[in-house]
Amino acid sequence: MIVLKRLLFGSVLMALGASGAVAQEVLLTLTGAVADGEVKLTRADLDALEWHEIATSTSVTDGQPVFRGVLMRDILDRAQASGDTVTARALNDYVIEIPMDDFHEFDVIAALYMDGIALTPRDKGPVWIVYPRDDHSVLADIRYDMRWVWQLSALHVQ
Ligand SMILES: Nc1nc2c(c(=O)[nH]1)N[C@H]1C(S)=C(S)[C@@H](COP(=O)(O)O)O[C@H]1N2
Ligand SMILES: [Mo]
Repeated sequence: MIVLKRLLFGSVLMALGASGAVAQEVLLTLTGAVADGEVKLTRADLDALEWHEIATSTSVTDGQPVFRGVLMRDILDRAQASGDTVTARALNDYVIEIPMDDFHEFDVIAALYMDGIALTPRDKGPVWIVYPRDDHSVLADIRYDMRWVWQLSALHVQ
């Protein structure tokens, strides 16, 4: 896992032309046991966190794409989340419960890029939960594959 310098990422963003409007778009809504019961995170909020990369095989792609995003535990910390379970919901209303422990045991990321290309809602974006599957043999399992929520839009903490 490579920690990217925030500065470097900022300049890449500018090169891609991410405008102020995009930066203010809400990508994730956290509810339940979070600060004030609801936290809405914009692209700018995520850009303020440390970015990470994971190169891993997946159950739905060929090869080992490189995913880039922010750690799920950093997102949860940012929202002052406390609890045992995170219920993840996607744009297509897929819902699954994920044990909070996953995010402390493993460097799971909320990915916004795959192989340097921004994920879009048409292609598993804008946010896709990605586990470091190739780094831990236990993760190559259907129980974990189910937690790779694509088109992630909301997290409910309890
Ligand atoms: N948004 C969303 N994410 C999802 C799903 C889904 O239906 N919608 N299916 C899950 C399940 S059950 C699995 S096993 C993995 C891999 O899905 P696939 O092999 O059916 O493509 O993605 C997970 N993420
Ligand atoms: Mo599945």
